[in-house]
Amino acid sequence: MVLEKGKNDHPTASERAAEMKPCPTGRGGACCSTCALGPCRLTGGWAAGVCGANLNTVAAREFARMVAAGAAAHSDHGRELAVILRELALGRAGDYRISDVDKLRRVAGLLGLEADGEVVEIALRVAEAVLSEYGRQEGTSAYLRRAPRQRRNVWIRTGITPRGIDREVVETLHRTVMGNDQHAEHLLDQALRTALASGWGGSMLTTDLTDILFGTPRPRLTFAGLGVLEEKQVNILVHGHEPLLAEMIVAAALDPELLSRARSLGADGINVAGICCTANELLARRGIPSAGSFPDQEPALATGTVEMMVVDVQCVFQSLAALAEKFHTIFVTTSPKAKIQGAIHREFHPNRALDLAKELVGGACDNFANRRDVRCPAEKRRLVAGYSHEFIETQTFGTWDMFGGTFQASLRHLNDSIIEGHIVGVAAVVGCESVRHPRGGPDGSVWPVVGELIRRNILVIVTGCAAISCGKNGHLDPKTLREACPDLAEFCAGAGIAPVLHLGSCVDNSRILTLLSGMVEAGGLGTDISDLPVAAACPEWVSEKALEIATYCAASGFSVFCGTPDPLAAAPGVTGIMAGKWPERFGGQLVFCDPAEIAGRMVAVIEAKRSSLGISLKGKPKPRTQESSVP
Ligand code: NFS
Repeated sequence: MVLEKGKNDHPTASERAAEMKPCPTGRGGACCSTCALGPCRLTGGWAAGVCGANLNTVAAREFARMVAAGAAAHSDHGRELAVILRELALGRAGDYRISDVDKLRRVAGLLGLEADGEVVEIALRVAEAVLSEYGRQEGTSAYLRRAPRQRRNVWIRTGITPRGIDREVVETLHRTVMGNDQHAEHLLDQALRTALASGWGGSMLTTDLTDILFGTPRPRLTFAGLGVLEEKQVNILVHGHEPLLAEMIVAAALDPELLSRARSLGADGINVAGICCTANELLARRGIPSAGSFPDQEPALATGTVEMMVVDVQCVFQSLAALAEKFHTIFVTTSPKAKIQGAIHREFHPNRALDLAKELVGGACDNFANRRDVRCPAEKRRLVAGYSHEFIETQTFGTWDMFGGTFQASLRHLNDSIIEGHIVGVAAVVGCESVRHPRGGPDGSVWPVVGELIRRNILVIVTGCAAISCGKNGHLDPKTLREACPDLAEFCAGAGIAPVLHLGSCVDNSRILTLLSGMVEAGGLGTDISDLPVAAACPEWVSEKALEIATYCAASGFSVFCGTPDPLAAAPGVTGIMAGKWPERFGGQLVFCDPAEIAGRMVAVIEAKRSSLGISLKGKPKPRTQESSVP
């Protein structure tokens, strides 16, 4: 295993985590560092800090800040795409093009804009409307209209309807300064509102703008695992989240001049692979292989096969700079928002992105001859990735829809499959892979949840590093899935989908919200997202972004189970609100628990929802699959 190579001379995060124990006070939410009276540690009999803030306030305040940071990260990513779309419309975005004009028109309509006319004019209208969404001071975030009416009424009734994205993030920071909002439930309400501004705003817009610029994903067969790094090719790893430059690097790697340069230097070709969510973006749209998820970023470099690692924003270890130096890897930062000491910084500008990409690919080719100490890993697995909510809505289950072929009709068939019990429910397994959990596969915390759910005929959606975790361990391979859940796999094959759907990156969790709204609209399963037999999990959360996702899922009406650690463990008053009051007010809850409990708790929620809908399967014979029901 290549990871072992990190021992002694090149320690990896897994090894550092084993050595460095987390601070027990901060880990459970009992440390307050918002002012210079502290940091106050509310342990050992201390029930409040120097200012009098109690444990519930301290923990809720810190949680709200983490949600705001996650919302800011996901939403600021979308802002960059809106800027590129605007620059493109004004003829200042170099080689960027609009790939999905139909989607551009649909998004214009969803934003309440004129959807006819010249493409560049629509693009300009959309870009400017999106940018103004960020700064909206009053009123309601425009994309909330995509949620079912009853859900929007819940948000109005409970006072958590978000305004502009930036406004909610700023207000959360304001409320959480020392001596301001000091009421745990009130703080949590603002966390929910901020998360909604991202889920139904910043993240959803990010997904849509990325589809407009680079294409709406369709399923494709590709590979994941460190074994996608090629021994005889120039390897370029793209890492981070924003696919803007990575897309250009993929284009540059096909440039005939650069290919012949690579060959003249002894390589067989140029291989681009990804890490983290930049990988998911390229995997879903281009079939570019993924070398791995968050914990794989260092082991990938430690193979000695990476000529260049190009990073943009988020989830990038600072340790990569030092690790790259120990090999021949050129480590390049590219975002004006993220420099890393020790990296070469080559800043991205939209109007000369392809030039920069070619320069970087050329540099990687030149570096091929400098390889030393190569240990090429063998592990790579086949996977199908790249489901979009549009694909699920319009392409799947359509085999039954002989006459309509309409949007609602397709999802109505998904609903009917659930009502009849062919599919017991829908589950989302999302978020990170953590080096503090056992690594990957059946020993990690992701696959045991996914595997148990599909075994119980629950259709599973995966995104982010959880999706890569499944992919690199072979759990998105159609053959493996057929063995893991023969009944569900057989049924899904008839419907044209896999039993585990790779739905994209973490911003693409917004596709789950769109899909669930479509299911409500299609009818038969209640009138709100909270009526659907649906649950979510984030077994190995690491980033603040994962908490923000979990929070907007709960606010959207479904239960989310996060694995360890529990960032609120020291404040049972706060966890009590999330698990006790939130279900009454919002229909969803947020619970931190042992990953081993997650699948069982999700199944219980889905079964309870089925009972409430009057479609319980308890005591009923197992439904026959679609194929076997044909006489
Ligand atoms: Ni999500 Fe993507 Fe991975 Fe976690 Fe980081 S890459 S945005 S935060 S670690 S899933």
